[in-house]
Amino acid sequence: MGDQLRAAGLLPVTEPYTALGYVHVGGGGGEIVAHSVFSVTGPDAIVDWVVLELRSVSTPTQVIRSYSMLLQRDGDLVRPDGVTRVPLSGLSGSYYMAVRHRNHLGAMTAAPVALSAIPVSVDFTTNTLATYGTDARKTVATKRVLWSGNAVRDNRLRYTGAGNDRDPILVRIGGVVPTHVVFGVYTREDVNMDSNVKYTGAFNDRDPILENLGGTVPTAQRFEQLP
Ligand SMILES: [Ca+2]
Ligand SMILES: [Ca+2]
Ligand SMILES: [Ca+2]
Repeated sequence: MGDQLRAAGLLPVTEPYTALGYVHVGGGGGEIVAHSVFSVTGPDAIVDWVVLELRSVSTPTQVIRSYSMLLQRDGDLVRPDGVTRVPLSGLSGSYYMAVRHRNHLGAMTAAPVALSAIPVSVDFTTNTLATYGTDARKTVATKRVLWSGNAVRDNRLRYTGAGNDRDPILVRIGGVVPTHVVFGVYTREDVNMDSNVKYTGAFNDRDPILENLGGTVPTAQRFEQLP
C-alpha cells in the first residue's frame, strides 16, 4: 500500500473517526499518534488511520471495544505508538473482529476469534481468513483488500443516484470544471489516497468507484458486509 498521505505530511495526529461521526466505544477514540511515528519510511510507514472493532459473539451488531489503529504499508495494524499491537488486556473470550476505514467498506471475520495469553494473528489479506457476508473484500493479485470508493460515509458504494460516492468528488474540485485538481488534501473524496482529488484523467478518484461496482453498470451498488 502507498503512503503518499504520510509522505505529504497530511495524516492527522489525532484519529479522524470521531470527527467523521464514528462513535467509539469501550474507551476508544481520541487516540493521538506518538511523536516521530509518521517519519518512519519503508514497509512500516503509516498508510492511514483505521478502526478495529471487537464485536459481541452473541450480538455481532454490538461493538464491545473500538480502537483507532495505524495501518502500515505491509498491512500490519499497530497502536498510535507505531509499534505495539492491539491492547487486549482485560479482555477474554471470543469476539468478531472488524476493520473499517474512512473511505473503504469495512469487513468482519466470519467466525469469532478466541483471545488467549498467546498473541493471536488475524490476517484479513489472506483467502484463508473467511469474512462475514458475500464478497466482503476485493481480490488484488494474491491479496484480499477492502473495497475503496466510499466517499460518502454510508454502507454502500454507489456511482449514480441518491447519495452516490462520485458527485462529492466533483463538488470537491469546484463542481464546474471537471479537469480541476485539488492538491495536497486529507479527505474522503481522495479515493485512491494519493493526496489529490481528481475527477478525470490519469489516477482520478472517480474510476475506482465504478471499477469496484463491476465496471460496466453505473447503477450497480455494492453493500458493506457488516451485520
Ligand atoms: Ca510491519
Ligand atoms: Ca457510499
Ligand atoms: Ca486521489
